[in-house]
Amino acid sequence: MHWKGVIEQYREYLSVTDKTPVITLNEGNTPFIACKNLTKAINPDISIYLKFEGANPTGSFKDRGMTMAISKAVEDGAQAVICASTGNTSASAAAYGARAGIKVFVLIPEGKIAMGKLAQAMIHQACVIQIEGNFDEALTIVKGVANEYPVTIVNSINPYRLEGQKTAAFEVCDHLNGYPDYHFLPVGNAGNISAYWMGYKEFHKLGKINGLPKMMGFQAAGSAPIVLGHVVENPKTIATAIRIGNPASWKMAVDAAGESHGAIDMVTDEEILEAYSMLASLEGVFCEAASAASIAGVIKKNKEGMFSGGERVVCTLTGHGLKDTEMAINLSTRPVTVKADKGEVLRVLGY
Ligand code: AN7
Repeated sequence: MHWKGVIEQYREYLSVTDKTPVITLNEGNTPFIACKNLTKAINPDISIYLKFEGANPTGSFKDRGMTMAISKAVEDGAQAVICASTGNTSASAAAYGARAGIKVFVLIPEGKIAMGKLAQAMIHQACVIQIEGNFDEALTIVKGVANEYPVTIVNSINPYRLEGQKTAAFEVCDHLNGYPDYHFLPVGNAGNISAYWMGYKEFHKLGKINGLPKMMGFQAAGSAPIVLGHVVENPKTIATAIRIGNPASWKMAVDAAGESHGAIDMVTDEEILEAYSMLASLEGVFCEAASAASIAGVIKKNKEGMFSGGERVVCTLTGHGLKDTEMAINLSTRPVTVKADKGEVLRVLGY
């Protein structure tokens, strides 16, 4: 069967009708990967699975929500959409907006987004405005503009975004033929953890799964407003995707963690980078740094003794490592350069 994207696949669970023009890049149906090596390295008594959302058309989970947000905006007659972004939302909005033939305005924090994401917004010809400020300030401006002018906001405060994103939880249930014991994911603006929880609850209510996972969200330690219980004015982290000090879906994320008997916790930049490198070297999976906060979270909770054995643990990897090649290169051993000579090459190979 040809996969036609999350709206066609999950139409009955979404706010669409026959009149909704479906703007899709056939997002969703992303790899679900069992991790033998990582499990062995962390805790052989549990099972770790990855939901690799970096394999979506624009390289992040945002596409699931964006197909909904853009389709509904077009249905409602919008000529333009706007978002604030740490990079991935703008890349996705730019791509789906291009496909829909509408104008896309994006506000990004200057110098704080990965080059791949900026390249995406630019090549899709979004109008890109860099703010001399952070994501939270950009979002405040975007809300103001969308309130006063005929332009639809496609940040996750647009309810269609989370509706689309909840389809990832449906896919996890299908992959596992059930529900995981724990679901780990990074938390930035806190929309995705809220969306997954919506999705799991919906499948549970329909009797498609007979229990619910504990939702485990991880912020970067320098940008952990939910953990600290207050807004962080100057959020800091190398994981720029989750460099957010005042998450829009704060309350929903707290509810998701609370209702599911999970938690919102934090991991340091060092822990994030360690997990990022481990994934790439042990499993051949290249995600972006922010995504590795989910794995870093598993490592942290394992050290704290949270697992008793036998648990099925799913980690969402929210974005692709190719978004930020500079990060990978800076963390890796530089290639050696030799003359174009077999002997020289053999010397380096150690033969
Ligand atoms: C790779 O693009 O907020 O907690 O503006 O790009 O749902 O916000 C990105 C967020 C995790 C956090 N991982 O998800 C944006 C933006 C990656 C991300 C998150 C983001 P939410």
